Amino acid sequence: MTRPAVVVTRRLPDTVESALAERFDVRFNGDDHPMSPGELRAALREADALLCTVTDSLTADVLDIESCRARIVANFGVGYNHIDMEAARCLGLVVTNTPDVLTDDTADLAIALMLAVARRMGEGERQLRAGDWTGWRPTHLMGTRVTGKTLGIVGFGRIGQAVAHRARSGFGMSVLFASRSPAADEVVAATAAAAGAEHRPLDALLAEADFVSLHVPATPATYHLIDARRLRMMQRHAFLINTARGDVVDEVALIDALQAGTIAGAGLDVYHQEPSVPEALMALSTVVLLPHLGSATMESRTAMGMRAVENLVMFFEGREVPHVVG
Ligand code: 8YV
Repeated sequence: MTRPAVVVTRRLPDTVESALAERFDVRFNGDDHPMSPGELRAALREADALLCTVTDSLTADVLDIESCRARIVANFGVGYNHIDMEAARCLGLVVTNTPDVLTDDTADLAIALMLAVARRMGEGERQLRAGDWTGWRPTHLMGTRVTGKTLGIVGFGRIGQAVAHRARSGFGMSVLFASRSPAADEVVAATAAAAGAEHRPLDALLAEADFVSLHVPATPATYHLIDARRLRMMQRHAFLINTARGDVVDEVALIDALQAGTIAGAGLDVYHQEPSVPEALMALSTVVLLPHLGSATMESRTAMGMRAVENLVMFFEGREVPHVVG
């Protein structure tokens, strides 16, 4: 029996590549280059499935193809804003993602960014490595205390809740949250009570929080959710943490706010046009910049891959596919 043909757009942990090779006729991306629109189109025309990542922009233009052999796009990652869902639907593509398995690591990284920016870790490390550390002194690189402060969480899904738990239990923080989904109000209220978090409308949360951490998906509704007006609502001593998606923040307005000192700093893992990061952000000492590392542990990346494999296996066996989105 012929096995389904799967194009895998990027290198994956060894265990995942082996699991794929055991079950499918797989074409791997040996040199791990980001695939061009032409290569993505060819993959959709020639293979039964595409296993893709955030670096594969499956825009309406890329998905505008006459003949599509692929029937499923198994996204490696929970966010799928790089896939035009309407165009995928028109091609009859099933789209899946990999929720849950990266929640803890992404929440850990949000906390790490909060600590790093408040305690000036980036500045300290750069100074030391440059040989510019002249020795201990009481006023050296004084930062801001995290313990006991108020954290505002924007988006109270799996990752937002995991951050709330860490902030309360590990750092004694008061946790506020703003949530977009009124339909889930009762569930959110119950979860919030369990997490010891209090609901606030977004604008009120921004005015009250010492740290604001973003955990909403990138959708048309959350595009530039944090814009110049909302940045002005934040306190001068407050920090913004973004491990969600670059599109959720107006990056130009953020740079303005940081340059003007109307907020104290930012810890960023995601950007508007990855992998390009504005020079103006790089020039600021009040930001900590990471290259989209939220789920970058061997454990998460392996589990994400295995989840994508599971989605593909279930689909080709004609069983109910566990993580269909859209
Ligand atoms: C992934 C992420 O590394 O899952 C997500 O939404 O942002 C990251 O954890 C990336 O999306 C992989 O495609």
